[in-house]
Amino acid sequence: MDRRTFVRGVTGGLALAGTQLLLPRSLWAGLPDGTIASEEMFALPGKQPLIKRSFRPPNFETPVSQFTDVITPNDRFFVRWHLASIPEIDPREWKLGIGGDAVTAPFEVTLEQLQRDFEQVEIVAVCQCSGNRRGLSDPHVPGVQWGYGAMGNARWKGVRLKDLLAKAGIGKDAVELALDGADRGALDATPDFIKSIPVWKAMDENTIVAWQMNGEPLPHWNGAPARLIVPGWTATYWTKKIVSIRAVTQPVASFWMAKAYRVPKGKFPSVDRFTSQETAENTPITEIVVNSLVTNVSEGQKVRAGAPLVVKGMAWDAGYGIRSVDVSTDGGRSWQDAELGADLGRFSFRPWQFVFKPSKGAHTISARASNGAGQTQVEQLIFNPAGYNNNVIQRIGIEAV
Ligand SMILES: Nc1nc2c(c(=O)[nH]1)N[C@H]1C(S)=C(S)[C@@H](COP(=O)(O)O)O[C@H]1N2
Ligand SMILES: [Mo]
Repeated sequence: MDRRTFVRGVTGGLALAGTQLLLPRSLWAGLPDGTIASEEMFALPGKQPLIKRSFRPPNFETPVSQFTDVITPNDRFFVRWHLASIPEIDPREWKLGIGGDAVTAPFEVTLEQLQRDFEQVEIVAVCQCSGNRRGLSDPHVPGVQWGYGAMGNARWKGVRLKDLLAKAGIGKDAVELALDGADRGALDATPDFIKSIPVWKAMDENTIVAWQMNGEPLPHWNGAPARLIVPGWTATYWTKKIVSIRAVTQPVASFWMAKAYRVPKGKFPSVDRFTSQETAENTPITEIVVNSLVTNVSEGQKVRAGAPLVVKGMAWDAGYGIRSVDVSTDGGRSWQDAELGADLGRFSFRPWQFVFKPSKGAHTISARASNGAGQTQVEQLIFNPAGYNNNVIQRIGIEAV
């Protein structure tokens, strides 16, 4: 478990040490809303135990130690919902509406028609929450206090969105695609989760309406019967239980577009822009930043001095392709190339490993991924008020004995 690393990061701004986790819960009472006091494991129906961040709406992350395979199994895949009312949809009843004021021939499609009447395509792609690692932000920022596991990598199968839009007769005046799922706010006044993507991203051949995940129907928690897959972009656009896609001639002004999921302009090295939603100050988050995770070594771990230690992990980015992963065992003074593993496509996790023989004593392990766009992970957090795009190089202290 990476609990100690995580807690250290989370509480950095509060000057608490990891061991104080064991203090009674009441001592945490004064912490800001959403700050985690523990890492409770809980198994949702159909899922393995995951780290619980909240119940209602359900927010659960995958423990780092479980990213052993390049594909994240469905029952270990993280779960993130904004709204508390999440209907179980009978796949025979489900319909997806394709419409909006920028199409000439709106239509509805059933699951059977989606599977039968359109070309089926597959893509391996990382689904990562914009706020993955938010809990490590120092200073603290509000929101779900994710550690490292608000992400997963799966093989998605479905239909290209552009094929659906072609059938609906999308016009030249379309600016965005408005996306809506079947979930709703319950008693609270949380606005409906309406998102949008620019037309050019919707027409990208990699953007699909997926009805299969790793060879199986999507789990309820991950969006059954179908969800949008927007490879390279953070998961906020990957609408689950999708029921409506509308090509519109005006930018979508929903709460979740206008107020949330925005980053200050110019702070992150994104190439993809979402110009119809930009303001003078900020822009919607778009691409996943280049990143890596050490999956088999955790803070405070004791290893055998002089014996080969295989450090393993994953690297990923927005689809430019992982070019290299460098590993340091001396706190970032020197770096060496890790060996890259199987390539399942440019939107997938790329496994890597690095073998070294630790001498007796303390070592600090770091990994640093670089991609085909010349981007690399950062040493210092690029602070932003919502805690997005955290790709700070990890520092994991181990001891060889
Ligand atoms: N309908 C619907 N789709 C949604 C969301 C949501 O709240 N409702 N959350 C989005 C966000 S912010 C994330 S991170 C991903 C999480 O996908 P997962 O639960 O399959 O891991 O779903 C996205 N799609
Ligand atoms: Mo998210």
